Amino acid sequence: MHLGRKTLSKFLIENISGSKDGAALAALLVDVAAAVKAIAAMSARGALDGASGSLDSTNVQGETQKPLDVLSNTAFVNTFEMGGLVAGVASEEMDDPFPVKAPHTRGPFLAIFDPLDGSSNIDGNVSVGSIFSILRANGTGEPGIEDYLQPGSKQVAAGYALYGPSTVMVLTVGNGTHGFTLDREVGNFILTHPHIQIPADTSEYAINTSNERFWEPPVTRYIDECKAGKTGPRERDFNMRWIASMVAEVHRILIRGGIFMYPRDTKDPTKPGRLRLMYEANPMSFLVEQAGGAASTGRERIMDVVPDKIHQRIPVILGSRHEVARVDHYHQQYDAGTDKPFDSPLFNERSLFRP
Ligand code: AFP
Repeated sequence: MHLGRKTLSKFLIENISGSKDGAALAALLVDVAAAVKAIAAMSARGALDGASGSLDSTNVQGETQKPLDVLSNTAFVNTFEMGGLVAGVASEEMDDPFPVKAPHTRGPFLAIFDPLDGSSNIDGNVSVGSIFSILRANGTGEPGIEDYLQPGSKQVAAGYALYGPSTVMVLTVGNGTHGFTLDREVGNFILTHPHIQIPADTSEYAINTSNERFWEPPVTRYIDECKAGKTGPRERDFNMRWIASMVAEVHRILIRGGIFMYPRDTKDPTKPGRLRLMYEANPMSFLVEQAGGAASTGRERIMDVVPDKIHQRIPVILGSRHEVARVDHYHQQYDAGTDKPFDSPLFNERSLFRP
């Protein structure tokens, strides 16, 4: 029992219910927390309820669906449809957006979400998560596809749930990034990480190095310099992590700093990156920026990108702002033809870039 500790509901009442449509937004985030609690309970059951293994179905991404993918999606869709606070939803697991129709009541928001991120880790019992992004609907009618295609800078709220040793919800409504831990005994999310701040510098990077041969030169240059450690231009050793659950990587970065990279690669030239803009990159970018970090494609701020498709993919470089700035700088030098690949003899001196 956490007597005297602030619950999510109390935090929302104190921090946003007074702003424009703040009361409705607070109520929506309480609904999201309810869906998260249901998913946390299902996730914790693991193989006991057949939530592991794979279904015969694939989603719009062409990915094999896990039972928990579908169950999580249903939990969010039902919560939003009944809550009367959204006009429509879009999900990684659904080809097209789902409008709220009578007899259900439409509300002033749009909810876009990845109901279960990292699901290829479920059978290995590795932490997975849910990611959500909240936009304002355009009017009160049934939303069209164009109503969803807003840049990340238009988000009114964003967050994730991490189903790990503890269940954590991290969210922002534009006044900082704050973390809540689920007290399973009473079913309350308790404010445990107020005003999270990402260290500007880091010596820890996260990238799937099996894609190295597909990377663009500025990414190869940055990672080669990190791997060179004390013997190279960075003059310090770096550590590497790769969990293959974006939610777990971003949570680690929010807590201790780091840089997460899923850059553009040539593995599939039809895809400018693996991660999806609307329900992975944008919400994570909002959270990271509100925590003093940065989030870029390598060439532009992720939250400035105007989407043209719900499921469009985008390169993602986010985390400690000085490292993101360095990677952006290397992209600028490469595009301008002035880059100095790491193996060039010029690199015997200290790196010329200072954030
Ligand atoms: P799944 O949800 O299919 O497991 O994908 C997870 C994810 O979208 C993101 O959470 C990870 O950072 C990334 O993909 C892992 O991609 P790789 O499997 O190529 O490393």
